[in-house]
Amino acid sequence: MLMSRRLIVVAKLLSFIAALVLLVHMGAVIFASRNNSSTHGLYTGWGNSLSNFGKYGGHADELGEYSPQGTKPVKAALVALIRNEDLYGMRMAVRELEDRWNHKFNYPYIFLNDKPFSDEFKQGIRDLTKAPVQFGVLEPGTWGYPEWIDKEKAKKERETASYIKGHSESYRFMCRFQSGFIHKHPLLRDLEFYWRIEPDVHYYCDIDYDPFLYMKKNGLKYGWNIAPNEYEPTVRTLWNTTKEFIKKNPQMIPEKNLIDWVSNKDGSYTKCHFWSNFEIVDLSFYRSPQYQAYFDHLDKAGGFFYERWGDAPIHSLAVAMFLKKTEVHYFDDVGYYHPAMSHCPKGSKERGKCVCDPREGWSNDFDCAKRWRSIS
Ligand SMILES: Nc1nc2c(ncn2[C@@H]2O[C@H](COP(=O)(O)OP(=O)(O)O)[C@@H](O)[C@H]2O)c(=O)[nH]1
Ligand SMILES: [Mg+2]
Repeated sequence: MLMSRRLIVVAKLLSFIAALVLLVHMGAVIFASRNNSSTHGLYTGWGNSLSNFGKYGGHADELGEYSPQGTKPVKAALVALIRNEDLYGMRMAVRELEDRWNHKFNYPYIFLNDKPFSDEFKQGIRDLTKAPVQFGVLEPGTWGYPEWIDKEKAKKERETASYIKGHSESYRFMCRFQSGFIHKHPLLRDLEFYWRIEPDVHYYCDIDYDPFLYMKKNGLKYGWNIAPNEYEPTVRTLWNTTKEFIKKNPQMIPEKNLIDWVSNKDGSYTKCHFWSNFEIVDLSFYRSPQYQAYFDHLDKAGGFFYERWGDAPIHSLAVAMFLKKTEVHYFDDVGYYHPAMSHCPKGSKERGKCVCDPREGWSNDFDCAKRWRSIS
């Protein structure tokens, strides 16, 4: 009887010790696994596996020239003229550009404004990218009226204009700046290429290559994406003023040019233009003596203010006069939307890189895009 009691006590003691050992062991396992997760846990592992996968960009340090501070193969930047109050439209565009393209390439951004940028604007952009970002104010004399403009005549046009943005004075300053001065801004002085960006646009598709490098390697000077017809009341005398320029400066127009794109057979204006809210440009083109001469000729004529000449038709007429087709590139693989028009590349759904509806790729069928494809 005494013996069996002792046995029971010993058995109880042993099971208590066994339970204790089991508890300590489990605690150690839990502690070890928790400790482990702080360095190599599920989320870190996921992060690593994504960043090791080229498509997602990899570690910036491993990318060399495309790291945020790397010396890029092309001196280029994404450039926008923008107001403080358009921060959120711009954030949307930058976020999409980063996601679709620039997180892999880290090209710098340059933002220009006719007024100083607010701290909120600067921070609101810097929060979105690891690429360098610069902010600049426009140089005196590049925003506003040149001295020869008759301001009363300009006012009359604004008051009577019935076309879109016809009443706006600042819109005209903007068009003149983008036509004649943006490429001369000190922050752009060292750039070979720029990619113009705007608020409220969408980039629908992944872009897996460096368009700047593509253009540089292929001797391309101007890249575009959407080409509509300009609205006649805004450019009433632009074509005649351009023809005057050609007549005065025939030596500036090379034999191989693209004038057939902007001129109908009967010599009238097709009004075809590249929509400049997206454009990638070799800035030596805008800095060339012939481009400068053309801008000066137009500026003297005053159509920025007496009508509402846009920078898009002006850039496009310059392309048509001074470049060959082999120097101009249609970025039809870039899915893009700017309020009112969109381009969704054909076959984009199948390629799995775009989020747009291919049936929305209508700008590819614009008359001016067709005309572009038909000329040599
Ligand atoms: N700083 C500044 N930027 C402007 C002004 N007006 C237009 N912009 C910018 O110039 C570009 C073209 O203007 P936007 O209003 O988009 O013209 P739209 O694309 O022709 O409708 C955009 O990047 C605008 O943010 C202005 O008065 N000041
Ligand atoms: Mg716009």
